[in-house]
Amino acid sequence: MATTTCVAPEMVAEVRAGLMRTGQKELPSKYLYDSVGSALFEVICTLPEYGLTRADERLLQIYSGEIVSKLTTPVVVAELGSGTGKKTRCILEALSSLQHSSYSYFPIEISASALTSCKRELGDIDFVSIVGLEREYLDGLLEVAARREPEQQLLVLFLGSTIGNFEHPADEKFLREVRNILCPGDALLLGTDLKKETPRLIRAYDDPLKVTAAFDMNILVRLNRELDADFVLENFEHVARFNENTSSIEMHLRSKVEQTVNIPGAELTVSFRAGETIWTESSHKFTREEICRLARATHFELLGQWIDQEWPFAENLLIAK
Ligand code: AVI
Repeated sequence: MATTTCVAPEMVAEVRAGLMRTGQKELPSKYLYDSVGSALFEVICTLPEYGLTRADERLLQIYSGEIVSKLTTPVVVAELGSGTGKKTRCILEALSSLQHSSYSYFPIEISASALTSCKRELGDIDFVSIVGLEREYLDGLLEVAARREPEQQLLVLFLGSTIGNFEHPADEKFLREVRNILCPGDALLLGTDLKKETPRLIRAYDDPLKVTAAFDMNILVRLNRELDADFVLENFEHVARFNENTSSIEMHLRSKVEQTVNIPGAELTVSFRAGETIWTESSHKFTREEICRLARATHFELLGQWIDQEWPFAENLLIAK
């Protein structure tokens, strides 16, 4: 039975706009993350071929003390997308030993269940009081800005290279919006995946176990379920390719045959040529110079950069100018 009655009008509009495009068809990557997609992403993070999450965690395990030593207490923390909480623990524990008095940590998430597991994961850390905000990133950050005390330095965490999933120039626009909510002297800890050899990147986004393929294909399962579409999964395949011009890994779903798909929930019928793709996600790979440029363009100063040698990845400490 169709379950289109409770579908957000925004989803309908975005699916229509993306699949009716005359050139490259696309679907917004945020639709990859329903409960199955989020669970598959957690598995991706553990795959030997996908070193990004382990690099991020390694850096924070080793350098959290050094990173927080560059801040000025009292510090209050906000996190854009709290994830499993494993990485955040290192930063919060380092901050607790630095300031030895109670402070707030505001995880900002659109998923209520992610906030619940974040509170469960991090609830035992000394001095931290967790205030989950079930909001979009910028709305949540505005609320944190309204609640903070003037003498506190706000540390915003944006880890895991999620910034790489924003198309350029949306990445710059987003960081500028974050900056505008902050006060001069506030800090942003930004995780960024770095450029590395193409075959290594391709393996990370097209792993032999096909977990990433399932993660990508799940977006079609979601359209079948939520918009009553009739995508036949066997007629599509996952493709990962590196776009040299944008320095991004792109995930696509390629139609194996010429076909027509009905999406009644979006009042849409879409035709595919054999070999035509739906672009589902981009993951930008940064250079160190580019991060400096990005910081400058968004009115931050790059105060420190820590790089993992095993899987080139950088934690960047940016201070609002
Ligand atoms: C969430 N984000 C940083 C991941 C990435 O690497 O761009 C999403 C992902 N897509 C496929 N694998 C991982």
